[in-house]
Amino acid sequence: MYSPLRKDFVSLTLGEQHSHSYTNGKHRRQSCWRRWKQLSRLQRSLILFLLAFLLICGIFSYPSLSEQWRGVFCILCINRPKQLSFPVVKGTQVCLPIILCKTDIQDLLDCSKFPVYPKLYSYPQSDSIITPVINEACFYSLLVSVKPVDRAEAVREAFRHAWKGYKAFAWGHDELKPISKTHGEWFGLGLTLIDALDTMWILDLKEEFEESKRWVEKELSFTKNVDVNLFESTIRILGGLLSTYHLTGDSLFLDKAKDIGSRLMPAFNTPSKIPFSDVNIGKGIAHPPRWTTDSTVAEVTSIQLEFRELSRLTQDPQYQKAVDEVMRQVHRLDGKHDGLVPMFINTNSGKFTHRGVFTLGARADSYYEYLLKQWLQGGKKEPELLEDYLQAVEGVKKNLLRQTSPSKLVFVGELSHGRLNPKMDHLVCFLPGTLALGAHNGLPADHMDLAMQLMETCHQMYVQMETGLSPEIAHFNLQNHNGRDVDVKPADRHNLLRPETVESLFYMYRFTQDSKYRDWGWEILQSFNKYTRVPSGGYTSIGNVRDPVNPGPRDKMESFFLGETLKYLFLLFSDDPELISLDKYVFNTEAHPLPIWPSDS
Ligand code: DMJ
Repeated sequence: MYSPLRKDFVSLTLGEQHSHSYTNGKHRRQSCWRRWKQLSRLQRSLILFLLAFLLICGIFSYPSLSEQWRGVFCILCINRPKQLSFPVVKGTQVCLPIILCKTDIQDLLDCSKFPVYPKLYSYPQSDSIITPVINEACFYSLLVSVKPVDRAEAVREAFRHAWKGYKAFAWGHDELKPISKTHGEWFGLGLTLIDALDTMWILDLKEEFEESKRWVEKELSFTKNVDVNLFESTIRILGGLLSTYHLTGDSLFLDKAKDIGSRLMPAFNTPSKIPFSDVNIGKGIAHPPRWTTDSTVAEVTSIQLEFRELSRLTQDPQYQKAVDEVMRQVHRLDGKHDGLVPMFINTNSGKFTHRGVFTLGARADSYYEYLLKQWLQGGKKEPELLEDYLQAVEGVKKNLLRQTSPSKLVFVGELSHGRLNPKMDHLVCFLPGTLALGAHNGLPADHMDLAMQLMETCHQMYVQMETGLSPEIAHFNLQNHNGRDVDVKPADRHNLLRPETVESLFYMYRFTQDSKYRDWGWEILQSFNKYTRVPSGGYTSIGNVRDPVNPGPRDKMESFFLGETLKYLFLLFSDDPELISLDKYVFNTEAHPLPIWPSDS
């Protein structure tokens, strides 16, 4: 019935056929044709409409087909024969109406006029022409046209644009400030470049990767009198170097990983063996922040994947010993609530402090993520990790889950001394992905149900905002007082280009193959392009996701935008399920894939 999928322009005609269709079985066809001619115009119209409708349903029930063709076809229903064509200019959106009424071509471009499927989809990659072919018997044409959008390619383009800014204004520095066209420094270690190495490799950006590799080889030095945060430098630098080593097999990256790993070790020289937050990597001296001897629970329990892998690769057990000791202590500590942990731990006593507040957001988030992922990394052989993870998920279900009004979105609130605060950090949106990963690895199926519900909520945190981008923190309505599920406080309206939602979308798509997750990710990428892309190169965090006219660029591109956000988007859209297989790799909390250990190691 229709031409091959890959054609740029395909026309499918469900109308009257002429002599060219008479070949074999001529007589049978002739009698069919006679019967067809005996039908009234209304009967013929109804039959043809029904057939077209069934065809559409068929196409949409095949995710791979509908994904290829999405946003690019229309059923036309008009009363008179007509030849029509209109251009679709690059950058405009094409609507996907199923038009059930007499219409004018103008309406095709105004999706708001269509009650049936008033949804905008996708940008054409290039200028195109849509030409509905209307045959004599009127209205019976289904038209398919325009190249399918290559979403993965759009992510590569976004990366190149971000890299253009970083190269021009921040090369070798920690972060790009794209508006002022300069750079920001945190540790002075080329953070964005190192965080982005494995992304370039995965996106097959060879030139960019080779140039960056040369910088690592020639310029990157850890012999620097500089204080670094143990957690941030572990997940971004150590994690980034280790994963790049695994992907490329180039020992340069392992040597650098050993160098930074050993320089971070003084952090563990504390009375309790719970590490300090900061280390001077040049002097080999570690210390807590000036105002406290506490460390953050998520920070001390989310460095394990990296140090354990460093021990395995170097055959030097000191790294693994240090981080396993932290987990051993946290496993036994008092002060948990149904498996949920407080946010702070003291480096002298080794005990939790500021007890009674429980969140899956900032300061606790990746504790839960790393329980599951360490268990997976080690080949499911460490039962305490699984035990703590399962208990924590039950703790979340029992204490933190609520539903919004009016839409009954399920969210994870925060418990503060027995009271539930209905707020959720965007950071919590890592959880659907982690729950799905657990369910994929044999953990209870209801983890997947919860993952799906939370994924919907994280999606709503984007779509309910005027820019289509999530705020840093959402407040949820439990009672229906203004008809909205999500409220945002003025101080929480910013968006830092964070990855957690697209990270979870990637897991959800890999495990369910449900194309809606790809569509949600695609909408997010388009919003990033619309509101955070800086013309001269780079993307910027913004101050107000509720103001599409002035989103308030903040002049900073975080390294995780390249390390995580664009990597997860690319993997979400990639059709190769073996590209970083989730049965072979486990992603650290900065999206750096590390291998799942073979059973004999
Ligand atoms: C990243 O550095 C990591 O994902 C971390 O676990 C949380 N914060 C940022 C991204 O939002």
